Amino acid sequence: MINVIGLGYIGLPTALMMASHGVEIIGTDYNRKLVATLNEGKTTFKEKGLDELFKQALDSGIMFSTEYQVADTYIISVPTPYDKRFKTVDATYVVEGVKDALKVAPENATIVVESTISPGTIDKYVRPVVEGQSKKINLVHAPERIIPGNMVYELIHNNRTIGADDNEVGEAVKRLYASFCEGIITVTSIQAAEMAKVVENTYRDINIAFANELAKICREGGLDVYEIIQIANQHPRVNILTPGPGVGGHCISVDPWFLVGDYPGLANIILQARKINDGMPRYVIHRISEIMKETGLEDVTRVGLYGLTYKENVDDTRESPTLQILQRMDDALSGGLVQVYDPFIENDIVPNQHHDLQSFIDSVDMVVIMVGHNEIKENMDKLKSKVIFDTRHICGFEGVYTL
Ligand code: SAJ
Repeated sequence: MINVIGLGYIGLPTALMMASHGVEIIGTDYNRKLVATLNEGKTTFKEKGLDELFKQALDSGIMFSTEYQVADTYIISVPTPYDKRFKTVDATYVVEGVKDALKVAPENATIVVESTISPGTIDKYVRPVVEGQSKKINLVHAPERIIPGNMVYELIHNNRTIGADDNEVGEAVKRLYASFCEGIITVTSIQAAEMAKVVENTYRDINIAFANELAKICREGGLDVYEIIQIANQHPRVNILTPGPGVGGHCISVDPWFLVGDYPGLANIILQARKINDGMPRYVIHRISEIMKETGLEDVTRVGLYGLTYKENVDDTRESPTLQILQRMDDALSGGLVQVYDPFIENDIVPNQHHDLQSFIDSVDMVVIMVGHNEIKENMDKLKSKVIFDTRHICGFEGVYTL
């Protein structure tokens, strides 16, 4: 039996996927409300294909509890909050999860950490806890790789990394993941698995920073960055990502800092990329001011930001560029209060937040497309009479302003 600890964005889909592939699963979370919601047969966040997967898992007998279980294997998928001041990962939840699992784990049980951690975290914080007690416990790091918005598909199709001290233990965990994962599963050391995970996200951050820098260069040079990238990407060995209003989410905007923090003086391009991407919300504010001047718009309360989440078709607002803009906007735009709307965010989390696309559109003269949700792509015609600043390059109208 497998006990999945932490039923959030990663733990829940993983638990459901395993259960629906015939693995006996109990999901544990300390949050009583969350467990109660799952036990009522409802999912706790929006994600493509999750509700269907949930049904299959329920049919296969998955159970949810607030208690840790006696199990052969524990999968720890708890949050690893990020300390903005010191640019370090806070491994407290992982360590606490491991400690609680150890209280009930039988001899020779395996503890798999899926949460993203900075390289060296297991040796520094987790191993001492495991080795400080009498039972023999196997430690494994199997970093998650699924992308919000396409998690269910990617759980099945992505390749995976399993880091273990002992090859046999690694192979056993590989067999467990192979119950649902059709990708290549590489078994390596814990340290290599930790590093590879952070490197993957750092690579993407650097590539996005390059695209963002190109956007500024092309604006200065009077060229269309999207055309340039499209042409360059026709080269068989070039694959530049897309400029955007900033890099949000809990992964790509965070993980590169671990390398900067641990290897100061060596992680130069990584640091520069972080600075470029973190500077994008400020650049968007600058562009909004420019466009307002150019179009003669003076009333900042008639400017609307479309999208609050960190990217399209998810309900996650962590490190979202829109939230960063709203924090900075007060000074930059003379304290004006813009209008905001996101179809995925039902609660009021910012001032002047609308809950209906039409009421939002009616309240503004200028729409800043911050997130390319399907909703706006399908309703683009409704923006026809507005000044449009499209930071995501999803609107094909003439005269649209871009980054
Ligand atoms: N973004 C751009 N331009 C692009 C691509 C993305 O500006 O061309 C922005 C997005 O709008 C968003 C941010 O970057 O604000 C990050 O979004 P994302 O879709 O690139 O990635 P995440 O953070 O949702 O998920 C990433 C994935 N990692 C990689 O692709 C290497 C995912 O596979 C990981 O599982 C996840 O991080 C994680 O949890 O580590």
